[in-house]
Amino acid sequence: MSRKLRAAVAQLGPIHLADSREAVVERLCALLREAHGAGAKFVVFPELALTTFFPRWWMTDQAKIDAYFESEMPNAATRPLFDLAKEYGIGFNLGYAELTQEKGEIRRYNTSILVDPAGHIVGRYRKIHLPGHSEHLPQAPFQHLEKRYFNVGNEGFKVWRMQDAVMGMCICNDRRWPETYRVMGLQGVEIISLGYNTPIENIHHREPEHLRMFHHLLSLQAGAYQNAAWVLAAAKCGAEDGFAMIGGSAIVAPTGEIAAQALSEEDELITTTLDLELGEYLRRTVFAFEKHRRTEHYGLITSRTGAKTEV
Ligand code: ING
Repeated sequence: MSRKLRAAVAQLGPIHLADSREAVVERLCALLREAHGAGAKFVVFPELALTTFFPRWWMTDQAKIDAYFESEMPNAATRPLFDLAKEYGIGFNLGYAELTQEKGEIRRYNTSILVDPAGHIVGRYRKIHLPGHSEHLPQAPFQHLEKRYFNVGNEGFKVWRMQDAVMGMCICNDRRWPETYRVMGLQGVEIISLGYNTPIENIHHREPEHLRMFHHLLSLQAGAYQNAAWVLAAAKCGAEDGFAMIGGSAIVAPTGEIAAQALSEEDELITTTLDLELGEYLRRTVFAFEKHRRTEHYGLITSRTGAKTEV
């Protein structure tokens, strides 16, 4: 009996500094209504979906920085989204900046949550691969200060059973690292959902712009195929206060094929009916991990952080 889940990726166009959370949540609800109309029962929203991509701005006033964070979830601003999803019986992934206390210390994470169709938060992921830099780069056209504004995620790459599927999450830069997918693949993940904010310009090295989209899709397709999982990726894109980010939201099948891809850099919904058995033959043959992996030769992957040439 094949399990199927009708899923949607809800791409967001720009969120400008002047845009309120309430206005953004109205856009998220509009995308949710469209998803409902398309018969979707699971929707993926982008990374940091409630605000502009604030790590592009150099800030030193902690109160100003913390204004981009949520100290509870759901909260007054996001309650309409949770209520609408529950009314429709739709599960979703939502990315936001999480401010919390742990052992008496304030912690700030780039977080995404899995919310089930009954409106319960069943899973949480805190971004592990934080790209960019932590000091001000005054010569750069914009900053990328995730290493400054967020703590490294402390809960690993987990999976949760939701809507009759094994679901995992990652966020943006995580999708560029094969370890991300493999740790979830080794837990039998069937659907990996993620959001991203990817600037079109590389501030560290002059690079042809088309490579941003190429590397984005390459990472998703490789991760999906090599772990026989569906990968659903939602962009926040377009020019936020003039700073351009790529679109390219996509639904990638366990075969590595692109099942659906966004065409715009605006709010846009793409949908696919996920056949959760599609990856089964891959997990039984070419990626039967238990038959083919040789972990005795993989030690450097966890024992060595940076590359070292000893010849
Ligand atoms: N953004 C970018 C991403 O990984 C980046 C940063 C782009 C890093 C391109 C390296 C190359 O898509 C976030 N938010 O991680």
